[in-house]
Formats: sequence, structure tokens, C-alpha cells
Amino acid sequence: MSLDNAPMTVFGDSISGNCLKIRFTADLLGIAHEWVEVSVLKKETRTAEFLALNPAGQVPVVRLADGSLLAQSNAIILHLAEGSSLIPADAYDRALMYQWLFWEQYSHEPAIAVLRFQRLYLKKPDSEIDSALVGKCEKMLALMESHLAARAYFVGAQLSLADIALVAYTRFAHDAKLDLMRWPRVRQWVGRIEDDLGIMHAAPDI
Ligand SMILES: N[C@@H](CCC(=O)N[C@@H](CS)C(=O)NCC(=O)O)C(=O)O
Repeated sequence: MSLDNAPMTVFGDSISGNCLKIRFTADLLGIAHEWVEVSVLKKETRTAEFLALNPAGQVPVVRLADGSLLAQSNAIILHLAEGSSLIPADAYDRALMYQWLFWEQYSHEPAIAVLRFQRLYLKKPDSEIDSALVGKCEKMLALMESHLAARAYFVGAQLSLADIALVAYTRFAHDAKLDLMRWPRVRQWVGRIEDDLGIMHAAPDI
């Protein structure tokens, strides 16, 4: 797709859950976009050209139809999903969705995404992995398991941005050597959300 036809350009790295959140949300909502691959591993987020898009030097960042730029994955999906069923209409449910989005960024992503990165991409052996980080990941998954005891989705009775944000890295738990068999409701939920999004199951056994 040429830039002239693209209402939105996503600058993202396909190995990043934060970036994939944007693809999942845009595809689900039928929002046309061009994807420009920016490799974190090749330090393409450090070039002057990229820093002009996002001075924080991080993907994802999107260029919207009017040329304005927006960074931070959860801010981007909130903007894309404005007015859709992915954002609960009820004010309290909406606040609950924000609760999970903030938790995802402050607690979940810094644990599971970091462990995944260290194991899968930096290829750190177990001896170099901080056991506290592993414990933190397990705590996140246990909390999710407990929340999912009585519900199929994180907020209300249908898919919301909370599920999209949280599934982004949870579906890659196996890359971090976290076995979701230990958290069966989380495992089932991952498969459910992947099906709702119409995407491949990331784990071979889900
Ligand atoms: N809170 C940010 C995190 C973005 C982030 O950490 N991006 C990583 C890839 S997942 C990145 O660009 N890292 C490159 C770097 O920091 O140099 C978001 O949700 O968008």
C-alpha cells in the first residue's frame, strides 16, 4: 500500500507485543494501515529519522491520517477504538478497563515482556536470569488466573482493550519459559482472545 492510500502508518517491530496490539486493534476494527517495520534489535529506533517520529526512541508510534504522531501502545489503541465496543460504554466498566491497561504497563509488561526478551532474544542462560523477575511473572499470571475464575473476559462479558493489551505478551509466555499449563484459565483465555482477534495461536499447544 502506498502512503497516499494509507490513512495511518504504524511504525512497529513485529516481534513486539506492544506493537502487535496496534495491528490486532486496527485489523479487528477494519482500520486500514501501512506497517513500517522498525527493528529494535538492529537499533533502528535510535536513528535520527526515527527519533524525529518518537524522541523516546520506542516503537510503536503511529502517524495518523492528518499527519499527527502518537506513541505509547495503550494510548494508540485507545485512540483507534474510540466509539467502538472495545471500550465499555458504562463508566465503571470503562474505568475497570483503564485499571487493567495501567496494570499491564506498570506490572505485567515489565515482567513478562522483559523475561521473554532476555530468554528469547538475548539468549540468557538460566544462571543469568534474575529469579525475582521469574517470581514477578508468576505473580502476574496467578493474579490473572484468579481474576478469570468467574469470567471469560477481563472486563464485562465481551472483548475489550483490556484483553487485547494483556494478551499481547501473555500469549508469548512460553518464549519466557513460563508454562501456561500452570495457569489453565489464563491459557484458555489466551486461546479465546486469539480466536476473537482472528489471529494464529502463538503457543503450539493452545
Ligand atoms: N510503554 C511503551 C513501551 C514501548 C517499548 O518498550 N518499546 C520497545 C519495544 S517493545 C522499544 O521500542 N524498545 C527500544 C528501546 O527502548 O530502545 C508502549 O507501550 O508503547
